[in-house]
Amino acid sequence: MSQLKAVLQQKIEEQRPRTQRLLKEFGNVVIDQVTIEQAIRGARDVRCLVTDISYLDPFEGIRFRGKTIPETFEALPKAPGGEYPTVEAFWYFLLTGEVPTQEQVDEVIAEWKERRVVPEYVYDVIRALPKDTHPMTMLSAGVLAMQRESKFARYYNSGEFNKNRAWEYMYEDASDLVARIPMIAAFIYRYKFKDDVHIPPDRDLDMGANFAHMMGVPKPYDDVSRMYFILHSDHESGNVSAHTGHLVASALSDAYYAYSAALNGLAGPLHGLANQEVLRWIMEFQAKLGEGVEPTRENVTKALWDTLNAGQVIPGYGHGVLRKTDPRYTAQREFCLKHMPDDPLFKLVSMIYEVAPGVLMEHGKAKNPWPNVDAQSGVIQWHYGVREWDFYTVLFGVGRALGVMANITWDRALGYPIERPKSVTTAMLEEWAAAG
Ligand code: NMX
Ligand code: MLT
Repeated sequence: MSQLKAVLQQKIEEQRPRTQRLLKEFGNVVIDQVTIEQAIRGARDVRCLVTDISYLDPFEGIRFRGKTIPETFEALPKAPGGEYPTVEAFWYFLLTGEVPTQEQVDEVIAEWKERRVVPEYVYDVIRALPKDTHPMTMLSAGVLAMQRESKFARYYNSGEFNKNRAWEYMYEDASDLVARIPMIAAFIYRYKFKDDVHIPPDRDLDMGANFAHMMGVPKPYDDVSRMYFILHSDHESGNVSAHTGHLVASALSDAYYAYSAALNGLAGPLHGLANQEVLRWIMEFQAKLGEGVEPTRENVTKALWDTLNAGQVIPGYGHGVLRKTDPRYTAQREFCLKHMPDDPLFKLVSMIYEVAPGVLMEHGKAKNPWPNVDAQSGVIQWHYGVREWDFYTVLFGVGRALGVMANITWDRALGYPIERPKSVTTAMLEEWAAAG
């Protein structure tokens, strides 16, 4: 058994009695109440999901396993010559809550090289789609096609399914999926945008560096990839992709079914697709300005108002939980300030950051006028030559796999049941409203 799996098993054994005790002794303790508004408006803020992988504070932002983003970057072992931790180190940390040693990280890096082989039929499925199919459809279809490989599904069908051991098979699928998804993503990129000419993987490289290599983008894109995948990995459990993954897996669907579904939610413009929408908005704005006209606070302000007056949202701004600038935005901004301070697109994004919160406050609708992760992420890709912005949500999807896979492994470990909230009718709400 790998060190990672052994430590995970130990953590699971420690955690199970805590969950059991809460259920047995404190199951009736009330932790929230639900208003009519919450029932109608997307269950916002209703506390009804449990995860220890990450927690989102509205003002502080995300903590992975109790650590803020800077603390996470600081604590985990880095790739040789890199500024950021390896994705493999982060995976160990997300799953177990422990900072791994270099030796433990090296074991995961070696293991992923064995796990990462994608069956050829998965690529055939993607190739069978028309080439102008959206890359997110390709990614979701590729992940779904791979369901045939599920060890969890095979275990379920073996006739020996045991709820207590189910996590082990989910862990196997989860580990295979996180190792393979960057391969599928790089394939989609090169299939769609680089004439179907591919670069074979390099056995000397960790996941982030190998992804950069297979994309065909030179350094520091290896570090950019590590940073991206870590930043996009998890955002507690209520966001659309994580929640979808959890919901689908709660039916004992395997990791491939669950993550394909999660990706379909991530592909929505109010969720992960917002990163491509930010680039589209900027390009449309520049095209409207016309050649040679410089962006200014005035013309950016006007363009933001034009968007709002047309009844559209400003992509990359606002959030369902956050009430301040997303620290994932700040982390990427710090990268830009260090590595590409003079990039014209970065300067424009910075100007939007100066102007948009004021415009949104004056507009008076958005509860959070501050930027989220998506407002900043496309600029870095653009700078390093990945300019096909309909690919950007695929990058989000590679990162989000880490969080969703860690969560559904733990879901099975803790024996969480099928998710089934209760719905009510409008007449019932009216009755309760009349009764006060
Ligand atoms: N631009 C314009 N209007 C906005 C924005 C925005 N960026 N954000 C919220 N609003 C509006 C929202 O549409 C709603 O209007 P209405 O009452 O007419 O339905 C009103 O403000 C109240 O919405 P909130 O309660 O502030 O936001 P909610 O929790 O419903 O939605 C988002 C959160 C993230 C979906 C929303 O802020 C949004 O649409 N932002 C733009 C898209 C985006 O950046 N999404 C990415 C989120 C991060 N991610 O990667 O998933
Ligand atoms: C995410 O990373 O999932 C987004 O910020 C959306 C959310 O948390 O609701």
